[in-house]
Amino acid sequence: MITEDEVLHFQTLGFLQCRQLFSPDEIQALSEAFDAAMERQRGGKPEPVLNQDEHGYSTASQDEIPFFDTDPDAFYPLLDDARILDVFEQLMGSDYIMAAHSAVIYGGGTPWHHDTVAPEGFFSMRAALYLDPLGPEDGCLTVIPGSHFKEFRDALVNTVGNFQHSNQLGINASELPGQYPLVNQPGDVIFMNHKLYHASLKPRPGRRILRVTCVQNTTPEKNREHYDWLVQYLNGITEGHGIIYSDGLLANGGPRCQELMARGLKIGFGTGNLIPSP
Ligand SMILES: O=C(O)CCC(=O)C(=O)O
Repeated sequence: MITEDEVLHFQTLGFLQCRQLFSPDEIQALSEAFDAAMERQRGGKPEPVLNQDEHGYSTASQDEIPFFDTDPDAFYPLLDDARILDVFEQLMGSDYIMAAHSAVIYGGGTPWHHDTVAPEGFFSMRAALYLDPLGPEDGCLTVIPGSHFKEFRDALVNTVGNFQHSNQLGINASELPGQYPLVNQPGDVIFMNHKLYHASLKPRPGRRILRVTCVQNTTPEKNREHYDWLVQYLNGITEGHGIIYSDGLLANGGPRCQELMARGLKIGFGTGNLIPSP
């Protein structure tokens, strides 16, 4: 559980870093399982192909969505873990949907961008466990607090750009004022609204992240605009990544995960089919 102050922190700034939610032993087990599963996904090749462009940004990383089915014993418990789900519930309200579980080994940094932008009054978000100690010099996740608010984010998109290396502010994008580096110790969990502007500003290859992605739920009766966006968002995940609720997860996911999947299944998401329009 987080405090009311922490909820306000997330609502105001667009992110919340919860320090040391997982113990060193838990992180070591996750880290070993992560490396082994990534290697299996690479067909036994010991190293991923880590490419960077001339700015040090990843052009190819090992990006696995869905990922947690690669080692259910190690990763499924994260999808039922109160340390993560209680926070989602406090931030999104009790009616939300499991949308994805993923992992990445980054080939370098990541330019300024935001992720999915839901309509006003609605949002999706993720919990991220970076498995390595990361400071600004290692390309820790760096955010522009408050940029989940539309007017600010739109101004940044216009001047700094989205996935752009150049900008119109007359400064190097890596020196963007207002940036806030989230120095990470393994065991921290970073909760972030997808609308927030974020980047990783140093080209350190090999940063490892585990992510759980959720989205608020609604119905056409409650809010047609939000529902239409939700369907489009979930259909986009299906088109990009196929089945998110595998047979293994549907059979073995814990009780809270089952509830979150049941809501997705009810509107037609999770099993690889596109959600029909109502
Ligand atoms: O750590 C990074 O390089 C950026 C992560 C990111 O863009 C994301 O998780 O949405």
